[in-house]
Amino acid sequence: MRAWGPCAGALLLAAALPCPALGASDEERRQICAEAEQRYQEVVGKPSKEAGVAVVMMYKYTFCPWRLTVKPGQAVRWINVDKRTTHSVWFKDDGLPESDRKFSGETVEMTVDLPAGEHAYLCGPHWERDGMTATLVVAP
Ligand SMILES: [Cu+2]
Repeated sequence: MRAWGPCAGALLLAAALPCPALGASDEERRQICAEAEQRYQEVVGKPSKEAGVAVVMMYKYTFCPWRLTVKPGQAVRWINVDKRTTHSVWFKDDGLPESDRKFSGETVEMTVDLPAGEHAYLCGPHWERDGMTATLVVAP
């Protein structure tokens, strides 16, 4: 049963433990992401849709949106809208280096140079214990 790993117990008990196998439900993520958008507007002064670039907010151990589809060569901006927590962007499975850990209001800019398909990525400090992961879909 070892292959189940440390999350198996939490899964059986349906306990709300921080665990990447569980993560937040889509409904919880939607609430967190609605708050993230409010925080974004406090920090930046306008809606994220008006950034002129695809924006992913990092807030409460969640990437918002947690699934984003982009075209090859498209620019993406990740921004930390938490108040006190640092976050990073790390396409670990693609062998890319982790970004710097960003403080509140700081950004990671990336021009997508990944093959078409789904690319899981994560936040260096928070993926293991808090399930802070997301997916970037590259679609020509
Ligand atoms: Cu994080």
